[in-house]
Amino acid sequence: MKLLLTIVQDADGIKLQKALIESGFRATKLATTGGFLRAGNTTFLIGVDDAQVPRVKEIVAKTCQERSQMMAAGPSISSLEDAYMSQPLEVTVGGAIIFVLNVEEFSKL
Ligand code: 2BA
Repeated sequence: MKLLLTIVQDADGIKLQKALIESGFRATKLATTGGFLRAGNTTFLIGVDDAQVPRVKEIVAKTCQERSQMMAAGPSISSLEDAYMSQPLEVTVGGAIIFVLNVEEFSKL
């Protein structure tokens, strides 16, 4: 069994949740925050048999889009940096980040 730790943008979360349920997969949805943009994103914990991993990846790929997001410039330490950092940065996010973890044991008690 594998656990797919899947991080997606909030805008794709509901669509992915619906697609997973319709395809018979079980998932837990967590409200999370990206470390870089410090903006909300959505993390799914999806437990599946090894053979189903490609199918889940396919559903995620179909559901989650790549988007550009503007990032507000942060504070800087020099005036040269100030000129550069005062410009908002464009960052490409997603479609999805997936970590595939081995599950040692699954119990439902
Ligand atoms: P964030 O950390 O908020 O990152 C959002 C996007 O900013 C990233 O999109 C990437 O395009 C960019 N980015 C992140 N760190 C960067 C850096 N040090 N320099 C330049 N650009 C940077 P994605 O790669 O699609 O990641 C989307 C979200 O997935 C991330 O949100 C984070 O919550 C998670 N994530 C991505 N890689 C991860 C990792 N190795 N470990 C844990 N979480 C990860």
